[in-house]
Amino acid sequence: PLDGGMLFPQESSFREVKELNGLWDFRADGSPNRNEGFEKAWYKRRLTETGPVIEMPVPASYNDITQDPTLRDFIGWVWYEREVFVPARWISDEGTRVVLRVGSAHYYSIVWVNGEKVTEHEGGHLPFEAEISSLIRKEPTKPCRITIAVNNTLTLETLPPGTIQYMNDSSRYPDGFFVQNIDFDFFNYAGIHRSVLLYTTPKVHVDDISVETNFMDNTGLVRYKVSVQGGFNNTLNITLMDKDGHFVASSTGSSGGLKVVDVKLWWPYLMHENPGYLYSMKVRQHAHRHVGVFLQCDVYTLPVGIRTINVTNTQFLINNKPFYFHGVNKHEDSDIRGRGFDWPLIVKDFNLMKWLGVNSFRTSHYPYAEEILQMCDRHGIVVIDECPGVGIKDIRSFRNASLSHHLVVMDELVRRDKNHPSVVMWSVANEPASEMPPAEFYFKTLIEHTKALDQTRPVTYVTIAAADMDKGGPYVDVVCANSYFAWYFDQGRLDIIPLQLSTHFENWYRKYQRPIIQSEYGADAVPGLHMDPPMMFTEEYQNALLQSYHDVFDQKRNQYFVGELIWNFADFMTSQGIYRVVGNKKGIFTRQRQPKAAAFLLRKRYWRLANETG
Ligand code: BDP
Repeated sequence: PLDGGMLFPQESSFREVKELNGLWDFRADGSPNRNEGFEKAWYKRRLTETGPVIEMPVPASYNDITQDPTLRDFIGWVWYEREVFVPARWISDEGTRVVLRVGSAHYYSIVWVNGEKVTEHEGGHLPFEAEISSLIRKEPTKPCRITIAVNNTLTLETLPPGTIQYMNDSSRYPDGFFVQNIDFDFFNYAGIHRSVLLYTTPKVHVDDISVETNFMDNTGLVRYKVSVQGGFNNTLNITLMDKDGHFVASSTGSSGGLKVVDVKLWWPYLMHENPGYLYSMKVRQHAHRHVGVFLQCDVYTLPVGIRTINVTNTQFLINNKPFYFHGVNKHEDSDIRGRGFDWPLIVKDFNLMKWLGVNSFRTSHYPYAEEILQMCDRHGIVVIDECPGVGIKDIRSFRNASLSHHLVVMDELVRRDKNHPSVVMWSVANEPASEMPPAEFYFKTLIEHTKALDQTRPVTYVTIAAADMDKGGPYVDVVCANSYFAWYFDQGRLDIIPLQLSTHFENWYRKYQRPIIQSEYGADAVPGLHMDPPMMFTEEYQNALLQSYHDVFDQKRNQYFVGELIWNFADFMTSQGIYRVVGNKKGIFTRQRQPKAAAFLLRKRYWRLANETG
């Protein structure tokens, strides 16, 4: 089990947040063994004293920021540094706890404050933090120097996995020449991808909160658990308020239930006239020195959506009503910033999704920023929350060491996202080599582990295998099947889609009697390329392929078929190769978020589906 909670940093009367976003000093360690930074202990002094630096924005991937191809394709350690003034009152008040938090950095990170190591973390896409209170109190008048070294090297034991291959043929490659091999289809963007923050809590503080919700007739139930760290003798008061701030229910103690009369349920977008309804649960803790003598207070307010998820043999139920996913797969990807967090992009994407009539998306192929999930909670956009288990194709990445890390990543993911009403299912992987014999044990273990962490949500992984080949099939609650008929196979032959797709679905359903989601399908289209009759890579072909898939979906919709997620919402960057013309072009929007013809086709369909299924 993990040490402590990972509540999203929040301001309250007892908590402060200071963002450290902006320009940091930066250097990539290009030394032959990529290790000079450690040998010369760059963290001990200012980065400017150990060599040249450039300015690097945080948050952002560093790859596309400069004109230097070596930095774009760099593999190894890069170093970020910044000095920050910590408010004097944070330092003088011994009752204040100061925490340094990184929203995400890809892939392996080590963090120092004033030359002292405070934490390290493996894995991108998930937050990590360290308490630095005592450290900053050592030199209270000096600015505090934060150094973060980040390494994007992937191995068979990282998630996603990758390998480094040295080219030893000296007649063709210079000394030390290597390439990174990956089995996933997106650029391995790296750097500090989400906000770096300093935040405070009282020493005795609310460390974690978990809620589970249910309802019966008109009465909702919120069961909660709160853990407090840093002291004992505390009183916990829990108050639930409705959207307008009116009192709904209250309780005391570290666990319990709140009854909600005339409950307003959390509903998906387009399924209800008031989607995304959120209560707020205010957790207030008072620590006492002894009875009646007040010592410290903390307040944390958690948005709570009351809803249930259930899966039958043929249906996916939200609040006991059949839910049909009409949505997209996304990436955190855009020009210049790569995978860096960017509010204008996020809000634009939500506006485009609403315009399209999207009610759901999958966080392909890694956990997205928490701010995105919070928006999903508020707007009623349903999320399949996927971990970075993508590209598990090599039989060696099914070994125990890889599995152990995968389990920890699920611990971190569930810990971070467990309270979001928008998250309705966990996906533990995308398109693994699930036909290989070790896949059975691997996915059985991984799925059972995830179910033990969270008993309220179904668990799946996304498969490209056929039903009779897939070893993990017996363990998933919902079959999430990808297919690329008339694209990677039978190229240009749109006429085979009806037969092949129905056979594929029938085989899955016959074997497992589980609801099925088409978790990916699509075709590349270079915007502006036209051809009629349609040919591959034109906007017409993308449209025709989608249309043929839709015809089959409509036949299966009233049986066991519960959703369709297009690949992909927008074009995105990949590594270079003959299959990719400056990235993957299966977007229905360009990378700049302008519509291709398919966006209009899908928009018509999704709004129709919303009326028929909502
Ligand atoms: C699937 C992958 C996805 C790819 C897509 C494609 O899950 O990441 O981008 O195919 O090839 O295999 O476009």
